[in-house]
Amino acid sequence: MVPAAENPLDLAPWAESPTDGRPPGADTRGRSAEHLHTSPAAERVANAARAQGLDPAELAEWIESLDQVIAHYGEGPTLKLIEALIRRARLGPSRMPALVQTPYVNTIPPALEPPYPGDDVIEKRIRRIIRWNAVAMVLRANKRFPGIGGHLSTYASAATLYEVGFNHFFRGKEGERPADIIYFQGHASPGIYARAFLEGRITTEQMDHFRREVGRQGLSSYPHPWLMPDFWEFPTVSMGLGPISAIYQARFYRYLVNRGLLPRGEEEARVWAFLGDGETDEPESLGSLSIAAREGLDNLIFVINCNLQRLDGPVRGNGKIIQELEAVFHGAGWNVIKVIWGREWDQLLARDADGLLVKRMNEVVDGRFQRYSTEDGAYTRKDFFGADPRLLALVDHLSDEEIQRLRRGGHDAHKVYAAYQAAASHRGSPTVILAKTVKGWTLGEGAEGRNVSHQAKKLNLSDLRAFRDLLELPIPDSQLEEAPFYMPPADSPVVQYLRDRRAALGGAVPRRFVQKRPLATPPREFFAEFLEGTKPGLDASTTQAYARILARLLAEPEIGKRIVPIIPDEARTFGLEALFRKYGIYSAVGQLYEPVDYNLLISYREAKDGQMLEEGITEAGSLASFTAAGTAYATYGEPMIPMYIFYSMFGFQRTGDSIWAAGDSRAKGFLFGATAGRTTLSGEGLQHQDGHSHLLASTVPNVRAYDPAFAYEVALIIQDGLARMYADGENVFYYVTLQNEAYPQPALPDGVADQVIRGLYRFRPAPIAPRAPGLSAQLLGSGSILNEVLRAQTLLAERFGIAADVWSAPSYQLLRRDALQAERWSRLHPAASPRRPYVAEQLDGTSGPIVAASDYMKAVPDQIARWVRGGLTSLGTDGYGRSDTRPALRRHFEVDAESIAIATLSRLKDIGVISADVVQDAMGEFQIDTEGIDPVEA
Ligand SMILES: Cc1ncc(C[n+]2csc(CCOP(=O)(O)OP(=O)(O)O)c2C)c(N)n1
Ligand SMILES: [Mg+2]
Repeated sequence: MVPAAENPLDLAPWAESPTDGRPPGADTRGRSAEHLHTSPAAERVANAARAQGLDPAELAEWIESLDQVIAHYGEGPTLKLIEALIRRARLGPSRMPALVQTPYVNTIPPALEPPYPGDDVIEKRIRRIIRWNAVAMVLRANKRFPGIGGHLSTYASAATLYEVGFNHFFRGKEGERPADIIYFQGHASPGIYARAFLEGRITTEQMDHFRREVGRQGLSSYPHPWLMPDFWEFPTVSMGLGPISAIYQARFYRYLVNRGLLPRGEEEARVWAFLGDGETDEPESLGSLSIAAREGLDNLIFVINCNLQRLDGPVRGNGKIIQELEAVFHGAGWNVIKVIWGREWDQLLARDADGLLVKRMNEVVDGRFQRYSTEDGAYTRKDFFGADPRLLALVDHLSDEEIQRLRRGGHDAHKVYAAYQAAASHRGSPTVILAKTVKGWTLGEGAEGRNVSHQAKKLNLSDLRAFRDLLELPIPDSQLEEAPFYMPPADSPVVQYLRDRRAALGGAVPRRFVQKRPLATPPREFFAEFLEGTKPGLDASTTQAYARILARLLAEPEIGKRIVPIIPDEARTFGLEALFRKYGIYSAVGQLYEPVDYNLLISYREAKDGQMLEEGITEAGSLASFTAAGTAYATYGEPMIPMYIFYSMFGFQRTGDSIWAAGDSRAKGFLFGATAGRTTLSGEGLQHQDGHSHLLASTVPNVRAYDPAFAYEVALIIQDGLARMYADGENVFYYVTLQNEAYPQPALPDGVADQVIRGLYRFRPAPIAPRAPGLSAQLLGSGSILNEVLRAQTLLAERFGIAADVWSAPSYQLLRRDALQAERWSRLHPAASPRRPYVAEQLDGTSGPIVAASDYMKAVPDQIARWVRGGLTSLGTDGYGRSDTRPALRRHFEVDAESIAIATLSRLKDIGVISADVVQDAMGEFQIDTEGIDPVEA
């Protein structure tokens, strides 16, 4: 068969087989024109032909000719022929557009809809109760606590999309088959809570604490695993992150299966992503579609709720979002299923002999469709059907009320079921379902279809009464004002049905569940070679040290296979290319070519069971992989250890929101910000040289951030991280910056290993005794700037007789956290003796002023200033980066040894130990430009 029909439904209704019920696009060889006139399906095909202005008999002849060409020449040549014709049509005078859009009708024609397996009456009742309770929880919350917020309209438009999933598709974690992985649209959370309430999983008390979580029994505004770790699995409310996460999740599932870490069953976990049509404007939503198609992720289903509205107004008032998305997804190679019209339209479409109705559907823009949802039937009759007398005649038999009740497809459980069924059984590519709905459906004049719909948090009494009447719920008028929750008795058929369905589908959804599976992580001795330092005369950078540590860990029998190295096209930059050959780059299809460097030891090897995720140039995608891997311990019960290395500038800065969401997800693993340091990455200039990621990292509560100077620090941090996260189960993840400056790596000094982890230790005591009383100082440094600090120590000793101790401070962030905790405890326990911050414990007993130098902004060391006796002088790299040599940049940003020495002398002058002349002379000697521009402004 010609692969144009890769998605058999794409060609519907053109290619549908009218007699045997096979899906459209199935083998049509040998079909004659008469077939097109033998059944109701044939009649529809004929109608559809007319709708496009084609003669049905002529179309049949074309199809027959095509079949003959295939029979005669075979599929390959026929495909070429068709391609040539399309090219001719597109480049010719007609300028025909690419074939990525189909008419504005349901992709699945009624004849191909499967029978609905559910009990329509009971399911409608369930939907109604949930819809009511979802509204009630927002109304009640806002009545008692005005301004607390919440959303009525998103779920009101999406209820059927979710309920068909809950009753017939979503697989829970207690079934035999792998559980589905579901990304719920953040603003639909009231509906998801309302269902859990009906299932008996959430109490009335909790429902009444929507958005009031501080007392610990509340329900979070949106899906947040951090706040509700037994319920929500995936944070989605930062728009765009849900869809991209779902794509990489579906891929990561396959990765685990292909690597033998999850069983390869007949059935797979399906990944569902529910998103809004407005949300598709986020680049993350659509930016990674091609990877899903390329990897053939038919375990992935996007459901886009096309209510044609976003927050301020229409998504595409002057266009058609469904058509636009269809083209985008088709172009990216996805299977597209449109669910536009409810079943009430079927009859009208069947009678649309001259195709006028489809033509009208095609031409009306979304802004107008939105208007229809707020007007009465008479308006729609006049404005929509009134475009042509023949269309008016088509709805002659319908009253205005009946016209108003012509539903959109996303509100019709049967249409939605047909789409889900087709998506779940589709093979070869991911599926997107574009479901048309009305925002704030049935919520009345204040909210339904209105531009203010998204912000509506209240309904007036008459709208609420109308809503109750429509839902046919026994809530007395006298109680309406307080919008009580409605809960049928536990033994009612409604509750029974609901529970039975969930039991049949493997239990409650959503549910986050962590099975404790501590790993045997390597002890310190495992890292011995890094604790000993480099051999004399040999230099190494911390990035090189990391590459070697990673190689050692990958080879470690206990946890090696659980490590997921992630790289966005920078392996060669970081010296990790040797891993390609040894561990392979994951590819769903293996390697279909012999690589150009096949004869090298480090050749580019792709493999189905490859361990590395070489993501290409997408930090957003890499972060999505990081999060999928880092949460695998909960999602799949398989603890995986992502080790993601990237240009540090493109981490917290470029993908900060994804890292925030990873933290919310309780992801574990290591983020390595490489080529770090504003002066250490010397030649790359303003956009690459990172001097602030540690400041950004300090904003994420469960990140432990380190700026190590030496290989042994890197090793100790990784060792501790593995133990904390994977043996002890702490909910933290790591950010470690790595530099590309090579220098001799010292051995771990005795007795400081634990202090390295805490963030501060004395690395090298002063080499001399103070030449005179008071000539002492304490110098702090981290990352490669520690070497400048060490040079300053020597300068100060040799030139000025100043005894300065040098401290390595791998984590100001952790020092600050500890100090704040100590301070808080002391504040709350006034009668007890105060707790001393670790940083004070380390520095209080020392002598002389304290100066810190960093390759990051001064605000990074400033994090501890409050607890430093006598105050802290911070030197750092505030200002834009620029290209130059390291020495030039360090002088420019005033973090080189000479600048550190001057800062120390200046402090000694301030406390009267030395005179201003000494400082002035030193500046002359060190050629410091005292009148130069402040680097923050340069
Ligand atoms: C990244 C991001 N930007 C903005 C918002 C604020 N916001 C929340 S909902 C919304 C509109 C949503 O429209 P749509 O995606 O169409 O969802 P609907 O409610 O219509 O289903 C906006 C702008 C957000 N949550 N995340
Ligand atoms: Mg919308």
